[in-house]
Amino acid sequence: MSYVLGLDASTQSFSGLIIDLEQGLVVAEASVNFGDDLPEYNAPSGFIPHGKDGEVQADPRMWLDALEKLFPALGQQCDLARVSAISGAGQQHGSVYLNEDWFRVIGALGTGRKLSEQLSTTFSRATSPIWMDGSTGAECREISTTVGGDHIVCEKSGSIATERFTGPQIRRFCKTSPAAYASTARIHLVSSFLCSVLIGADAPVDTGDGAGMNLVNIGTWDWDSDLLAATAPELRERLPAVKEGFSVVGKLDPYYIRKYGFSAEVPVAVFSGDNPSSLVGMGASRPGKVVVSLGTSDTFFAAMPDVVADPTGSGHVFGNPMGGSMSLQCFINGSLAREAVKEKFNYTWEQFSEAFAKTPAGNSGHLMVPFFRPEISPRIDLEAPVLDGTSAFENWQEADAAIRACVEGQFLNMKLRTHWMQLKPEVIYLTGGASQNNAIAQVVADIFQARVQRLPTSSSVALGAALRAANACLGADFAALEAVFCKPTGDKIIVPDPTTKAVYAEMSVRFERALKSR
Ligand code: XUL
Repeated sequence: MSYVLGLDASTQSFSGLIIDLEQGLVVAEASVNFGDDLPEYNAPSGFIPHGKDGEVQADPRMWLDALEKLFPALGQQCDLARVSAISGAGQQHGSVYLNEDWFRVIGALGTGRKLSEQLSTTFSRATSPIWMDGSTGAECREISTTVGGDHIVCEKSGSIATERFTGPQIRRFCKTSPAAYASTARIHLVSSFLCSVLIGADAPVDTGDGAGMNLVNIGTWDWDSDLLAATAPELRERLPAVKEGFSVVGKLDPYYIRKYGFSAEVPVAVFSGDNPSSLVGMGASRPGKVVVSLGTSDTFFAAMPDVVADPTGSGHVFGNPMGGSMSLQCFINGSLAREAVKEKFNYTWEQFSEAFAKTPAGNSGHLMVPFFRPEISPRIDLEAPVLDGTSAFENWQEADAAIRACVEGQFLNMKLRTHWMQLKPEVIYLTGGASQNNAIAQVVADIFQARVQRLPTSSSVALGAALRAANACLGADFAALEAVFCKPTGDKIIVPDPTTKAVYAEMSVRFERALKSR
């Protein structure tokens, strides 16, 4: 019984990883891709395409169906009866709206029908806004004005009122669909919704994911009455409790025991957001390490000894699941931007990587502001990248240069936007799908002039969930867990080339100029 399961409900897929505590090994790893494996939801990238007015939403039943495909896939690789603790994490900020029926149905799951069918009557809103949603500009301004200005919202919640955050999303729902808001009895984050579904009871949110709502006070780590009042009427009673990231919140529901062969009485630790969970999975939950995660969103984050706020308002402070806080900067133009350039030239990922060997650092002066959709770091409403270079490059006729320019632009921008954290990393811990790509890792090392290290797994979100579960539910020593599971592999260390320092310093200046010209 020494297996621990960590789950990761991210934007484009639902993944799981099982570790064996005695052997110090990952014994199973599986992933269900929403676009490929659940095409009936018509969400090729995990959300409903072509939302209007900046809306980006997903059907929460898709996450449930993915969970039910994930367990058998994991069960093919190891005996699920040996799992003795579970936790998970979800894409941050997304919210699920449930009616009064929720409380009854969640406590009475039967194995006759799948989860998405049993819960179908419990949604007071059919679709969930997710973190890519930028439709709430007006609501952010209203909340800010009511509370007394951006600086007060930031001081209280760790972020200024932010479009994708749950509070502004709730306000918009309440304004546009007042009857549906009135019939909403519970609002969950993606993480707390899925945790509830696993324990068969209404679960709390943790301080890591909870801080991404503009509703939790980062001084008290509980709901802030001013923020609640500025957001929507009678909101407190619609929200679950807030708990620290190392809390045990229930036991696995008998549904999973009967249907998938888990054992009885398996404890479940509170779920967190994907980035806070990744902080843990990278062995970076104590101050001193900087993590860059390359996923649908690219993120840059670190555990913080002191809480420093971002003066430009686009950075965030969240709870650190292991205690204290973390800072985070999120870039919406992450893997979807890299994919867009790759698709433009019909390249394979192999050709994409080869493009870096064919072009020099600095790209012979070709520069791209690689925003294919409005960016949040910095906030700018571009719908297409800005290109600066030869006319062939500017007309998208130079495939290899365009690929390097996209990636260089992403990390020049990342370095510029994260100065506020006052961190000068000597080592960057790289994770997420694209992190195993050596060409991309070299660009990160050169632009930050820092060593880049990677773990054997790129699934640091699920690993972080498993480590939290082992610590919270089984009392496993956290430092010992980190020493075994968060050890960077030697062959995955990338060293910066010092000759590129001046090249990128000059390019940063040009990047800011190109950005300001818009
Ligand atoms: C963080 C953010 C994204 C999501 C999806 O603030 O919005 O990183 O967590 O990964």
